[in-house]
Amino acid sequence: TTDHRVFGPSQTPTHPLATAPVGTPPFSVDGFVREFLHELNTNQGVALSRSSINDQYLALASTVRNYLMARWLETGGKPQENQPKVVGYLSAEYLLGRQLGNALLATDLADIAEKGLALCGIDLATLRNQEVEPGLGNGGLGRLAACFIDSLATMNVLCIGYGIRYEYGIFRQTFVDGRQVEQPDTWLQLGSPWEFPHPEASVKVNFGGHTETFTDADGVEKSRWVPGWNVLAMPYNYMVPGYLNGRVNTLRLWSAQATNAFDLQIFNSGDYAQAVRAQTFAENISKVLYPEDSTPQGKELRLQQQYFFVAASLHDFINKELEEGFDLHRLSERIAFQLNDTHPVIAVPELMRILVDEKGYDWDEAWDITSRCFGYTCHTLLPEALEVWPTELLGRLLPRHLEIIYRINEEFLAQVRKQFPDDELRARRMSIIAELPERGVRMAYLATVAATKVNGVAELHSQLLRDKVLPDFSEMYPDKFTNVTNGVTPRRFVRLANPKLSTLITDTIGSGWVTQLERLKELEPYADDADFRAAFREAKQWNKTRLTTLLKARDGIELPEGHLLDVMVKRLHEYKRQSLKLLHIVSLYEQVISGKIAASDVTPRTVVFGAKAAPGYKLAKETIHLINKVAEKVNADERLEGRLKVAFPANYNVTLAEKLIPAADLSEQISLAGMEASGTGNMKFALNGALTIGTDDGANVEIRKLVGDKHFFLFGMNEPQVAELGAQGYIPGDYYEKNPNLKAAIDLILSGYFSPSDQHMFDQVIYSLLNTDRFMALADFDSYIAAQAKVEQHYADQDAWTRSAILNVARSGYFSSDRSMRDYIQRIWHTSPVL
Ligand code: B1N
Repeated sequence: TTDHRVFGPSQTPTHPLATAPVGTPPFSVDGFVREFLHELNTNQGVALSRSSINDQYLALASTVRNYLMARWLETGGKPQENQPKVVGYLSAEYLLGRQLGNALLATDLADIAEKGLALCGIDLATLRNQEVEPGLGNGGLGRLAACFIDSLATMNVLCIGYGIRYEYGIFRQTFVDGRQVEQPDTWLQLGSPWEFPHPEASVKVNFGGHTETFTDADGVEKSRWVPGWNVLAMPYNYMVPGYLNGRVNTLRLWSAQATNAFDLQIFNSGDYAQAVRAQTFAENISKVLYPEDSTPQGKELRLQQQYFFVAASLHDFINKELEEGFDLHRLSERIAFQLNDTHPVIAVPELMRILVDEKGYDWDEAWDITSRCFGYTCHTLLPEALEVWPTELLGRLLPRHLEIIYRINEEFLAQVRKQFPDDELRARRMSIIAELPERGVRMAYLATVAATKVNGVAELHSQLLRDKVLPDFSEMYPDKFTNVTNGVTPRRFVRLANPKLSTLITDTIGSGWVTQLERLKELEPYADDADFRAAFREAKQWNKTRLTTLLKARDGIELPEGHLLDVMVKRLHEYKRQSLKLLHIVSLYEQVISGKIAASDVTPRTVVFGAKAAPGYKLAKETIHLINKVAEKVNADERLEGRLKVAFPANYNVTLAEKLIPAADLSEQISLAGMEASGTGNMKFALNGALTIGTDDGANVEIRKLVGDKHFFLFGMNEPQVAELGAQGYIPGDYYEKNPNLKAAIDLILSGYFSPSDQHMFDQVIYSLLNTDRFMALADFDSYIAAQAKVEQHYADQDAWTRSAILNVARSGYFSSDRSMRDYIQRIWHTSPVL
């Protein structure tokens, strides 16, 4: 492979077109049709009359791409000495969602495309539905990365998103007899029109082997890495278009390939089959996304994935993006690497290795550079989610990096001892190396030591991060810690997902809100305007109808009309407490069938769940099974007179979220206080006019503060109360004994009512609640039910409810990811937009 940074023709071009700026197709229906047919004929190699929907979709994607190309080529052009810093966003996940709609929006081509395609006898909506979303992430963390790169492009900030091009993204969830069954996500199967592979720009990534000491020319003893094997990292570039500003940034995802050298040795040994297996071995690295959210498994392949993309990305930036001969002492003037959780933290010793071993810098010089280049974002507080790599594994896979980590730790602990003399316990607590249960590298500590700034993702989370997870570090480096509250992109999650509401907003306050979301404030007075409320309700109704049509076709689910639509969509996890929502449903149901309340007293309500469980997370999978079994019974029981329904469409993903969230009336954000770092679904719901029922957790706290107590249904213990109950000794059985409705609901499940074939089917789910209930669902049950009663009261007054919904929209502009990016830019990256 070639490794020169200047590409281009070998001789000076003489044709005038060769040096002219790249053109953009004409912005007209005619121009569009011409370009579309050209793509269909020359790229797909078919005539319109014989083209499949997939052909048409692929041709349309290439057509839209062509409108973005000129500006993309410009952005990716020669690096400039005085250009602002680039953001190098390092993330193992990007949960992008479908690309076509966003590209049409960014280029303002939606109307032209619709008209042009109609003239070709093609329906644009059909082609949009042909796209399989790139699901290269698990949940909030991956979606956040996607929102951030959208915002940076829209704000004209240079950014390269670096990550992994998983061949299989997050699994496709199906239900068989109500149980989750995972299917591979074959998102590349029908073609991948949004990516540009560059095999010639592949980068070699080393692994394994050993280190050896040697004496350099100056007689200094040094260590160097003698790797054992390597793979090639092949870059695939994706466009990241800004909204109507012509800016197109790059997302660069790496795919693993076997290196020639690697197989050649084995081929020469005559073992052809082994050589082909070696290729598979190498390609395994980018084969599949690990489907754990919040609880990463310490698997060797996962560490390989992490180093793989980080090494390729650092190499790419230093050797391809910077001009030749750039003085790396000034590296932090040109790049701010952001570590999206601990997954890319191996970048810290990797940069040290490059500077010390490859560039020959001395240690202090290298550390001075490295410690200016990284920011670290923590996304969790769950102890089991903090990555600790066993030194045995890390040393086997990356022996030189382990040495470097030891040295970083040594120097760091010397500093700790200097700053806090005679406090050996503190030094041990703060060590980057954990000794128990086995020797391991605490990646969050390594990141904290190396980063210029460490941030949590919501105010409460950042405070708990400082006070509970990293108290010693925040004492030592008080200025390092900061908060940046998460945000979501209004382009995808309002403008695209909610066209009717968007039109209403634009008709009322103009279109500026799409990039200045705080302007939604201007809607506040309209909450008191009956005509506006009617129009707002009409948009909500349109979204409900759209959802009804979709769920019927997609899942065979019938949504009743006129119900309060109560939605809980997020990964299935005990801390998020889907079981609490379920107990609410079962309790309502039990009260009706036992005659404690009349069906006619139940507020007509449909509860929609969407949730994937990590395939190895037994309890989560059983909870899914239980929800489906309860749904079956409840939906079929005529005693409810159709006033309570439960819908659980399989395979919740970004595409479904875009239809589900705009239709919701009520947003369920019911995690145990102190457990949900931020949540971002909560923001999407509020921005689309759903009211939240939620705990004092994550960004709920900030949503409530902004929209106001009267327009938010708060319940449950707050974080200090949770801590106190925990310290006191929490006994879930007490709550079961004390609350007859709760007891009756639990007993109904235990009786086998929902599992006639096996009375004990759900014992594990229930016994874990009764015996441990790590996330205190039973303790918050009472308060949750009381809050739901308030929801029903409020909903009974449609005018009051709509008023609250409008105020939720008007007061949630803060939760734009544009604002999050502004915070990172000003307080962490210190970069600025390009003109
Ligand atoms: O990150 C989101 C937050 O809004 C959520 O509250 C938080 O739960 C989520 C290991 C994670 N934290 N940790 C992960 C994902 C994958 C993995 O392998 C951990 N995801 C979150 C955005 O800040």
